[in-house]
Amino acid sequence: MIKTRWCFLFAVLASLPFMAVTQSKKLLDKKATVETRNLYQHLDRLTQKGVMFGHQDDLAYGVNWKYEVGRSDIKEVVNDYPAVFGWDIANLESDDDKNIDGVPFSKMKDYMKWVYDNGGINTISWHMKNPVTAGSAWDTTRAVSSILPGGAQHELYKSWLDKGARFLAQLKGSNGKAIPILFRPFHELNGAWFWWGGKHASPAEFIALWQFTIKYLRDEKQLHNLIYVYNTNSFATSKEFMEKYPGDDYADMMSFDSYCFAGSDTTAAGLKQAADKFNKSLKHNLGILQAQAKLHNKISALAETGFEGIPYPKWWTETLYSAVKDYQLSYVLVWRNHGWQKSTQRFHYYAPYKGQLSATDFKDFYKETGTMFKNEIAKEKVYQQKK
Ligand code: BMA
Repeated sequence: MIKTRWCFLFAVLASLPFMAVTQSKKLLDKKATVETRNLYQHLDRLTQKGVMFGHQDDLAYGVNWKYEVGRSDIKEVVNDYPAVFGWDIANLESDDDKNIDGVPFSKMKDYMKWVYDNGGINTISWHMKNPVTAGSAWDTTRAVSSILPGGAQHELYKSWLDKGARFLAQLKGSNGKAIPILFRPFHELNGAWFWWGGKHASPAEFIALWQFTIKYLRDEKQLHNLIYVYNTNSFATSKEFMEKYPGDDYADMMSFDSYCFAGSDTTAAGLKQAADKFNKSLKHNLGILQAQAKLHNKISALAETGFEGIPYPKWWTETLYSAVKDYQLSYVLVWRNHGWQKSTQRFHYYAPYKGQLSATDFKDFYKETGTMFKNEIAKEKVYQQKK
């Protein structure tokens, strides 16, 4: 007995120098392309340097403009682009040539190519339609069990994945290589608003769907340019965050989305109060995310955030940066700059544009040593082997 214990201790001590090697993060796709593997290693390393800034649809449109080559609301504020560019492929499943927000898929492909060619990083989400009703992602008619193998809509679901896979396979850089993508399907999975979310699927059903989807894209469709991102909305406990975690072999990154909302008091003091409340809840969630990411040896991210219309002028430094700076986050991405939204009768944007109320503070956020934008990331050559 004693002898076995000594042997065990010896084995542990002897393996210590190699721990760092065994701890290095491995993608779930063993056939991932070289560029995808390189990106993953760089993402891991760069969390030591700071957090990358991301923006949804950044190159496609902004407040009061659309489809102007080279234009970006972020660029007009800080003379640099985001490091991470978010895109959504909803509507591919219905053979539309434009996505859910009117972005033509042909343009989206060009933007993603530009991002890759210029050393930035692309991430994709998919507000997939409800496969049972063909209604929107927000149609919560129960659907998950019927798209699993053996379910009535399984073949239809596969045909939708085929369409997504065709698009993903077409993403190539000027060097002819597949563009690595941070792929974030079935996002905000604990929220009640999407057909795959909350109580609309049991944990077992959700996990079965997630695992099937990855195996289908990786093994059937032979896509090897995807880094899979697990994503919840904000949550109360680590139990809630992990309730539908599909397992370490089915996720490369862990993340959540969390938005700041104004209360009924929209005076300066009321907005500050809302921002402070958000800052506190963000820190609480980031603490849990970091602990779980560490435990499971994954990279973490704040995959969506923002304060619609950014009415609090110091939101970037006092609210967002003061929360994220103490965590090892890969990136934070703010949602799209739609501009005036008829359906809600509000301005719908999450990044500043030139002259916007929070633009000055955003410049300070940009200057923080712990934030990274495209110019800095391009120098890191994230698709090449790390030295
Ligand atoms: C939501 C809003 C919608 C949009 C959807 C998908 O948060 O921005 O206007 O259609 O995301 O991008």
